[in-house]
Amino acid sequence: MEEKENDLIRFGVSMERKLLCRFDRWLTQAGYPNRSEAIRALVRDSLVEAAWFEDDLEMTGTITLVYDHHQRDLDSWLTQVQHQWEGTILATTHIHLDHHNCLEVLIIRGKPLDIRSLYGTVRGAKGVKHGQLALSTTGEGLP
Ligand code: NI
Repeated sequence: MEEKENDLIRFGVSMERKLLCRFDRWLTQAGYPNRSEAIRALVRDSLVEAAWFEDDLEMTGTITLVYDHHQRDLDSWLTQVQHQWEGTILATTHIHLDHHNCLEVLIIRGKPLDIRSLYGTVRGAKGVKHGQLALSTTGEGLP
């Protein structure tokens, strides 16, 4: 019989009862329909995470920033940075959280090192209260 890359392969996994109970509780809470779906998702997450350490791959992700709207020159500096990184930043969304605080999300695509460098630049700016880099994938090469 011909073997295809997308063939479903069944395999056995041994695990301590206690660990399996915790896993089952977690996957139910997390909304996975069964162990197989949960394990597939965890494996894909791990592969994406590992890919972020391979510098020649192109990755996607988002940078979320919460910053002080009243911080002098920060708004215009952020705009300037976004122009400098126009090849890496695909889109941005800005939300005025309240009188003082703004939230900005940058959707990014590029090499891991460049993305980390961009993140460090904006996260380290004076007036940025919180930052988060969410690492994802272009999906290319991920089964
Ligand atoms: Ni704002």
